[in-house]
Amino acid sequence: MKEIHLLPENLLKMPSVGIVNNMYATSFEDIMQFEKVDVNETTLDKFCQTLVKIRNRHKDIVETMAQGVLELKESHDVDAQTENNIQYFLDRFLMSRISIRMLINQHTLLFGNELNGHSRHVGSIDPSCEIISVVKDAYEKARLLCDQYYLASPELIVQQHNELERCSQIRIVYVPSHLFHMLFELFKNSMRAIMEHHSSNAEYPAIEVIVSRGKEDICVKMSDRGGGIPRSQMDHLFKYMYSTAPRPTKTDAHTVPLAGYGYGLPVSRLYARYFHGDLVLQSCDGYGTDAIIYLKALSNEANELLPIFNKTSSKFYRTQVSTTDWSSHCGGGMATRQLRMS
Ligand code: W6P
Repeated sequence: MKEIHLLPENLLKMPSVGIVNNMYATSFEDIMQFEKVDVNETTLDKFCQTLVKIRNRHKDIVETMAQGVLELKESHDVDAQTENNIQYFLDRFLMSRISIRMLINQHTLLFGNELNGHSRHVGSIDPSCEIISVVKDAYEKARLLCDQYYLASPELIVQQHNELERCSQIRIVYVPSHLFHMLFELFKNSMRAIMEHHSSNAEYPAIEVIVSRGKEDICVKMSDRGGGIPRSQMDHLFKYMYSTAPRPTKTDAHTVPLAGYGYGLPVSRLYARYFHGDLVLQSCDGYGTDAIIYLKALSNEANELLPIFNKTSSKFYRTQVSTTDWSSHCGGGMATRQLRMS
């Protein structure tokens, strides 16, 4: 909430941002009621119920915040400085949300009435998460949407390479729902690119996924031949402000299943980074795109990564973005050096 108040003034004034801020205030009050109560079965029960209430209250807050950003864009000119601040804020805001929801889920699953005794899961954590299963699951779900929209879909080829224990399944301590979220997002992007790029010949090259395990990293590489992305566009894919089109509303969400880049990719990257992994894209324009999800192979290296509010973060909002100290001359004259074939 302190950080919300450092947002550019214009954005703070947007109605949706006000709603978000009020929800946080309400939830903070809800939780503070438990600061000084006796810990007994009744209060623990109430605490669980409060957590569930808070989780529901904040269910659509990403859309509300995105709406706030759209409201700003429609009413003001957004300069590079403001855009940079909003990018920084949303990364931290959404990462904080991922972690709070993880805690709420763990608490309600472990101490609430949602207990599932015979599963190996610890709350939402699977201590022996089979990556290939999640890959196949995410593929099938994305494929349903793709079939619905394009009446066809590319095949999947999955392989794995376990460098340390040849032949054995690659398993990891992880939150399967997080992995699913990332893979589902990547599959949707790849499928759309493939379907659009090969629309005329009705032959669709398969998506290839390789899961590898080394000493330090587990990598999931997804390769599509969907025509690629120009290098100049790559950075934009992770920008919140770049998804210019208004998000589909709930009612028409199912009619545009593979619709444009919303917050899908940046949020997926946050999920990867949350446990000290990463998500990167590499593309060959005209050919196809590789997306790699990096995960820590060792769970002791995969503690959660959290934004903290301190002098550094508040300073960020105040300091100007540095104007570039590199030149690129396009005109004639002595300073012009170009690669030219004549
Ligand atoms: C594309 C664009 C993209 C974004 C993310 C993941 C895969 C792909 N493929 O053509």
